[in-house]
Amino acid sequence: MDASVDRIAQPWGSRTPYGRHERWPTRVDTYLEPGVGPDQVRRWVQTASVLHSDGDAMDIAVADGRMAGVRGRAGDRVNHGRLGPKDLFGWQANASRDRLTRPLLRERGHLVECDWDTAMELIADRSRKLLAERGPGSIGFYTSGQLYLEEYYTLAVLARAGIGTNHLDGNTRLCTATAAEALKESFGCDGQPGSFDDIDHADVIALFGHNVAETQPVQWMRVLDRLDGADPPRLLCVDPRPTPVTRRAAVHLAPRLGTNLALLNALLHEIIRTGRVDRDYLTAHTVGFEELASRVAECTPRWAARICDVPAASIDEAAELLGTADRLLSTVLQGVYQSHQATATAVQINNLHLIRGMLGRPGAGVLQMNGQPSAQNTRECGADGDLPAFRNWQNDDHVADLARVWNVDPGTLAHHAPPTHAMQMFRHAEQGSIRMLWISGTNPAVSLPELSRIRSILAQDRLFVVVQDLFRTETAQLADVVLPAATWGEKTGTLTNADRTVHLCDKAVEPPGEARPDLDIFLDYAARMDFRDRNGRSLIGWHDPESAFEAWKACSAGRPCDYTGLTYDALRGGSGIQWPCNEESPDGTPRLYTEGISWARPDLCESYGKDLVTGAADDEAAYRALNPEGKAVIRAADYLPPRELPDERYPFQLTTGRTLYHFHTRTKTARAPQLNAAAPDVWVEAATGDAEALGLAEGDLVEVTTPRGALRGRLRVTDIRPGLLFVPFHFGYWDTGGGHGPDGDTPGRAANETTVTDWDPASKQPLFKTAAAALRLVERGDGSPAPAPTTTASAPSRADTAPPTTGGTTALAVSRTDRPEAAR
Ligand SMILES: Nc1nc2c(c(=O)[nH]1)N[C@H]1C(S)=C(S)[C@@H](COP(=O)(O)OP(=O)(O)OC[C@H]3O[C@@H](n4cnc5c(=O)[nH]c(N)nc54)[C@H](O)[C@@H]3O)O[C@H]1N2
Ligand SMILES: Nc1nc2c(c(=O)[nH]1)N[C@H]1C(S)=C(S)[C@@H](COP(=O)(O)OP(=O)(O)OC[C@H]3O[C@@H](n4cnc5c(=O)[nH]c(N)nc54)[C@H](O)[C@@H]3O)O[C@H]1N2
Ligand SMILES: [Mo]
Repeated sequence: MDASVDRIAQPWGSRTPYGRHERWPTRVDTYLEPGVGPDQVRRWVQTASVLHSDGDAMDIAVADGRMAGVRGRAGDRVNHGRLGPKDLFGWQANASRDRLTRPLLRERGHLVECDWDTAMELIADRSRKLLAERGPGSIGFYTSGQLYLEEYYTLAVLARAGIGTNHLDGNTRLCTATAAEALKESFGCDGQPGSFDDIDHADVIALFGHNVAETQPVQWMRVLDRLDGADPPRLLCVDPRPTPVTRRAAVHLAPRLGTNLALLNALLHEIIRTGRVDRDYLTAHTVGFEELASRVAECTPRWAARICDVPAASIDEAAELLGTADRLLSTVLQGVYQSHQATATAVQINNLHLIRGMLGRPGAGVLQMNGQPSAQNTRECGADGDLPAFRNWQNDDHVADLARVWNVDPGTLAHHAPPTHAMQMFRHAEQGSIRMLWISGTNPAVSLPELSRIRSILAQDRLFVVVQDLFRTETAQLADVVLPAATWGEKTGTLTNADRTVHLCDKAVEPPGEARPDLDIFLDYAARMDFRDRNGRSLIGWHDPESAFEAWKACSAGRPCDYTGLTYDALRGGSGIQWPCNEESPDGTPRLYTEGISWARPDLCESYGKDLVTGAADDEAAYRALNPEGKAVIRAADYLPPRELPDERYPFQLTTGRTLYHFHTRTKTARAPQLNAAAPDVWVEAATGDAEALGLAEGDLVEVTTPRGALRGRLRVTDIRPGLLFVPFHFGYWDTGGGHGPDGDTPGRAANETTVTDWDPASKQPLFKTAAAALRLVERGDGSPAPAPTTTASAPSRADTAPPTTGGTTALAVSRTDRPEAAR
């Protein structure tokens, strides 16, 4: 059956209900641009979405040599054909007329076009000079969670073995550093234990700081379909805002910012007190339970209720739900990872699963979620603060093994200290020890905290800034050299989603002008730098995506993220495949830890662990003493209040995050008309009572101020937690209409003007979600509502204050199902 649905008005489309333990029905979503019919499509080119971590598999429609639409892939394990709004409409940005088509370099203060040879020679020249004069530590690379595996791996080799610098990290530091750290702390190694298929089997699904409806809409469709089917799961949601998820939750807890850990400790306390602990699992597979039990002994629900400002009875209810679940699936994302005590909290969610033995079975799993499409690859390939293939930088054998793979002297691989994290790299640039920073696929002038500081760091004369992007972003404006990159749809490569599913993204169309794939740019640089291995052969022996993939396979062999059983051919035609995929598991691996913990042994583990409160790293001896047999480690942590709390001057708490229709700094979604129209400008969410107390109304122009800076936006009155403000972080000063930036004394609109330069001690992930702020009126509205969607967490508390968000005829997509469906 075909149905045409306005997918801006109905982001999740129509329902295909299914019962517990049944197969999620297929629904194939297609959007073709107006005027293009299916018969005009010349080719369908296989790929997967790059606008979140779901890995929705799709085909790009090519007509007249250009992209003309997309269609979900029915046979893929992740989405069974479904696509979300950003998947359906986001691709249009590729053809935007303001794409970068030629390299730019700064001449007398202005960016002017040049040819590739000039731009690349300039970068190579500067690199050689810095290497000679200041050594490898003067060069840093700041990359992304949105390129392809092949590109990160190449970058990791050239930076770590070619340049020999320790300064290589990704924007994954802002995103899923805490996911990785929490997995290392509990299981000794990164790697997602669970699978999206667990949604089919769970009877309780708990979401911690995760607005899955807006940030992974296709997985939310899966949950919605189960909620409408036989034997539906019950949801627990921990989020201080009313989101589409909390509206369907059996229990919703809306804690005060910065108190996640107190809540988790109380939940653990209650589960232990009521004896809902799987003793056999604990004995067989874990160490550290007694320590946890004693640390949370005093953490009663009544104690946490005061700290978190949620009713003790609701904490009891939540503990009951978790404690009686037959198969519990938990997901964790930025409401935890970007909050105070991030790693400590994420680890307690692992602990919840360990003490209840909820791991490694269908429906019993934890998803320490990723955000970006290839954040997993940044981590695996060592393009962030890790060594490739989850090798342990503190383990000399692992470093030697990596040197063997690359055929270099272990001494050339800097490992005297942990790989430098992004916040530290910007600090080094600020202080002048890093003199060249190469930024690829990220827009830090909008996405890092405390933007006035970031702008002044990037604008320094002594810092040579290279920016590799599709557009002239806020960051590109501050660069010395800008390299025009080809992107998704215009280049080939692989990416791995949040449940370890590897997808191949094939090239569909030519990039605009002279734009080149990131891989080609990195290979060009490596060739100019003439990096050699210990036998004098070229350090990087590959030349295209597939040969890069083969090289990566060799590096991953025998490691947890083993790709040796995968090939481009195996990834073409069918479904994505979950790693590890090797001789033992040729079809991939749905779940890790089905037979106990496999990568925590002292000689195998990726990390010896850290103190969750101070971040101090343990050494091998300490780890061996704690966990000689390589079981899961149950680590406890005490709650501490956040450093920044409301006071008289800054009486509100401020948190930041996302809306369904935009992706990050909007370089793609603002160029997709349907998405942009749904959320055209920034807004500020506040609770009804708070707005009334300040005499503010929907649509008023307000200013939010913190000790770092201020921003302005229109007020949206919602059912958010009293005392809390929310601002979407998508809006920098670039705009389709020209844009407005912080200009003299007038504040801009970027959330990160206000956020703090502070990070989690263990994962080093910045605290985008814990600040104190003031709110004031700038100018009364004219009665128009704030430019915020009504279909999402920003729904107004009074439905009649704003017309419903719709997309109209240009947002109609077709959904095809095998059986009749109920629209909803
Ligand atoms: N539409 C859309 N989807 C995306 C993205 C996007 O930009 N747009 N980005 C992708 C990426 S990279 C990422 S990392 C993910 C992020 O996905 P999510 O983590 O789901 O998104 P956020 O909106 O950042 O934060 C989630 C929720 O945390 C809540 N929160 C805020 N403070 C706290 C707190 O102190 N405690 C708790 N428990 N919750 C809190 C917020 O109210 C919010 O609803 O989304 C991915 N998908
Ligand atoms: N206040 C606040 N700040 C946040 C967050 C928050 O919740 N609140 N969330 C944080 C999180 S989780 C994340 S992931 C970051 C995201 O922050 P950013 O990474 O800065 O955001 P994007 O807009 O995705 O930037 C990606 C850039 O890469 C470019 N690009 C896209 N594809 C390609 C490609 O193939 N090649 C190249 N070379 N470039 C490409 C895009 O045009 C864009 O400029 O923001 C973080 N900042
Ligand atoms: Mo992210």
